[in-house]
Amino acid sequence: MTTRSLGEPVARREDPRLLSGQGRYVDDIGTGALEVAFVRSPHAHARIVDIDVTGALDVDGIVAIYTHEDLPGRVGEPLPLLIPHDALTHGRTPYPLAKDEVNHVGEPIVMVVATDRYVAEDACDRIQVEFDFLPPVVGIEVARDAEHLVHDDVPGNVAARLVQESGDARAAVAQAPHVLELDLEIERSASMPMEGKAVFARWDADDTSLRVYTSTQASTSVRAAVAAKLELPADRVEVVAPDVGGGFGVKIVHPWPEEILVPWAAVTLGREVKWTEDRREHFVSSAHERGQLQHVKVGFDSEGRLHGLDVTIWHDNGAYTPYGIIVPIITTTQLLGPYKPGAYRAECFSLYTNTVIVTPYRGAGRPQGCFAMERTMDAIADHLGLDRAVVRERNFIRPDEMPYDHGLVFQDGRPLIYDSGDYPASLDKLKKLIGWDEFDDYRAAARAEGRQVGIGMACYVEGTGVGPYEGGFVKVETDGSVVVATGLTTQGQGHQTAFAQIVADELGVPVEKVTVTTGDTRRFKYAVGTFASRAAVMSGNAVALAARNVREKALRIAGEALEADPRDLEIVDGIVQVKGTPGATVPLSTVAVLSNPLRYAFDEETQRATQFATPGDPEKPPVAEDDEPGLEGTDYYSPARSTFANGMHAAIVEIDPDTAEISILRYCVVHDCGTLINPRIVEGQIHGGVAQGVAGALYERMVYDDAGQLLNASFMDFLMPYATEVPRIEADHLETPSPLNPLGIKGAGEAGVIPGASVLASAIEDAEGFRISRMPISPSELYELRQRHERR
Ligand code: MCN
Repeated sequence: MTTRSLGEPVARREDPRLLSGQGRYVDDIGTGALEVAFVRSPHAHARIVDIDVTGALDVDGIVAIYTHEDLPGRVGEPLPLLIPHDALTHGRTPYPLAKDEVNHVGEPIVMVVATDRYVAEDACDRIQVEFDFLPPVVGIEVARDAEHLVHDDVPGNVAARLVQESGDARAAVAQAPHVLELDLEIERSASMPMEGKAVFARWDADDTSLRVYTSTQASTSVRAAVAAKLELPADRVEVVAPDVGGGFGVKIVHPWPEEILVPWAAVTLGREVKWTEDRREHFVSSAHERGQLQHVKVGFDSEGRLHGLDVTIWHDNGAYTPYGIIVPIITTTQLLGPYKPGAYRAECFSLYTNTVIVTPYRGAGRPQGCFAMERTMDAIADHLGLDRAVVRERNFIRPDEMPYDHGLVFQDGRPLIYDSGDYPASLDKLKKLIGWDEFDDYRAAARAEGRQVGIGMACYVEGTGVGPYEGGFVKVETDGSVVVATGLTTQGQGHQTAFAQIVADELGVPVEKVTVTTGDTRRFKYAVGTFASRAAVMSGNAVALAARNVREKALRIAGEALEADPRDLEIVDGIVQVKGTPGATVPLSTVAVLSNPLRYAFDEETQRATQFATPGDPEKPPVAEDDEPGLEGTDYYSPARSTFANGMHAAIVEIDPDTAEISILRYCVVHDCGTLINPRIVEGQIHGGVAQGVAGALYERMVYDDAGQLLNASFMDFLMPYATEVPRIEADHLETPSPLNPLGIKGAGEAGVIPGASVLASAIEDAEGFRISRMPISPSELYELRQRHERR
């Protein structure tokens, strides 16, 4: 038997290269290309009265300067609205270069192309833009008050009013024995990949073809957008995502203005053109997320069982809605976590503000939903004097109730139905892992030493593996190596390792024999992209199906060669053999040679053995009539609906009684993403996610002033945690395979981040004894809360 690879903690094969600085990112490509810099709006809300570029024209090295007026045809038109929705009654997308008006600081107005970035930046400084100021709308309350409007034609600044409803929640709450109301807030934050966005484009006039390298999470979508905007046949456009230094959601907004403008400039100028985002640009012109005010009204009985949940949410969607209202949709559906809410109603107002656009950031609306639900669970337990774990457990959907239909519509337009999970078993594991039942003793001992400690927990469910499809290509080469391609992109998730494991098992070859390519439209044209923790489910199953086809074909051809029934054959370590008769064998490399009428082999012996005809019958054609040549195959996987992974986190914190400094003593995770392809990768994903969850709880936030200036647009002021701030993470798994896909996989990529703010709020609340309703929280804010609480 070939050693099974699926489920093994195979070391990530991409790491030695990436960790030793051998990665090849967009900025490493196209040295010597013309470079782009943008004049971006310094104001949050203004009309553009005049743009005077004359001062920049005589800067040495300037090649071209473009404003909106210079962009022809579709290039200058507003960017597409990617995910329309009936509730999005007032969707607005930006122009690639602002036309007439700017709606946030950082919005691109002028594009300068020069011999290098320094020259381009110097020229930007000489361009004069005259503005007529408009009142900025900054912050959810200001937008909600609607004294001023972001877009003149959008009443109340309401881009969308979304209602999700199952049963009569208002009546259920009104009739419940107990009712609580909570006002909650999660502040804005953003993903900060190590590599910002970057685009490099090369136009080949002879071949009339365009190649675009971009740091993206969706190369096929960029290809479609570039082809459409530049009015080129898609076949003339290739898009390659080389190594991508992190994405976390921000690189899925396809296309970003720069992804259209840079290729267009390359075609127009007939030169190689490149743009690499700098960190400040990333802060002020990429995308943010989180940012919600929530009002929860919950009705429950004396046992803590939910009767009804009625939630109102005000969501800050920034200045435009290129991504529709996907974040509010996810919040309002996945807020429910592992619980049965009784009746449920969520109403969300997605509000325009004069700030950077809001699009999914790892977790994508779920951290906010989890915050609303988990704060509610703690409040109920507190109100009834019950154990917080007990209240959660009583409201869980039971394993025998799966599949569980919430009676709501999920983000893909299909019913919200959970496929699998054993929440009570997960909770049990978590309680044991952290020592939940023994914590009171620990607290008492700590208190005796003058230490203030608290414990908290939070549970979540994560819709993963969203459709519509993903594909895989698998080929056995004549040297016995296996190449795999899938169209989705990789930003650090370890796909090259995980997909190799899947294919190795399906084909019966050692995992080292398999290499995987992602995100290159030259290798695989049809794909959706890497987001919503979908790659493992979608491409994982697609490459498995493609490999199964190849295996079947290999056994058929080998059956001919060995004069055996394919059903009696197996593949072990890359050798096809008759089960139980190890003497009769043919290597897969030879099968690959046999599969091609033009039989070229790497070694002479194989060449001699295979060049004339099938060994069994010299008269037989080398390829069966209904077979295509080559030991290769492509297949697609399209799910019936999404899989729902789940997890539970618990943390113990210690808080300084004098300074309110918060230390995380323990952080435990129990996670269920179905069949584990690679536990080491999944744990890495959980660690990265927890780091971002802790960041969102204690450190990271976007601080705007009333004028719409981002006050902390640098790593001096935006507190990204170092390894020193991220606790040691103790993780355990539960594997309840999804019945929805052949491999039983559910996604894992966002898991770690979702409950971060909730679990730490729960633990801090437990330590302090007063309610925590707003995250993130700094020591000084906690200190102030303490003072206020003591004064009461
Ligand atoms: N995996 C596994 N077994 C499972 C499920 C997943 O071994 N049952 C592995 C997969 O093979 C893959 C990794 O875990 O190598 C994540 O898989 P999946 O959950 O399918 O998530 P995606 O690959 O679709 O990645 C997207 C997800 C999202 S939405 C964000 S945001 C995010 C994240 O992944 N951005 C990341 N993780 C990131 N990790 C890095 N390093 N950089 C980012 O930008």
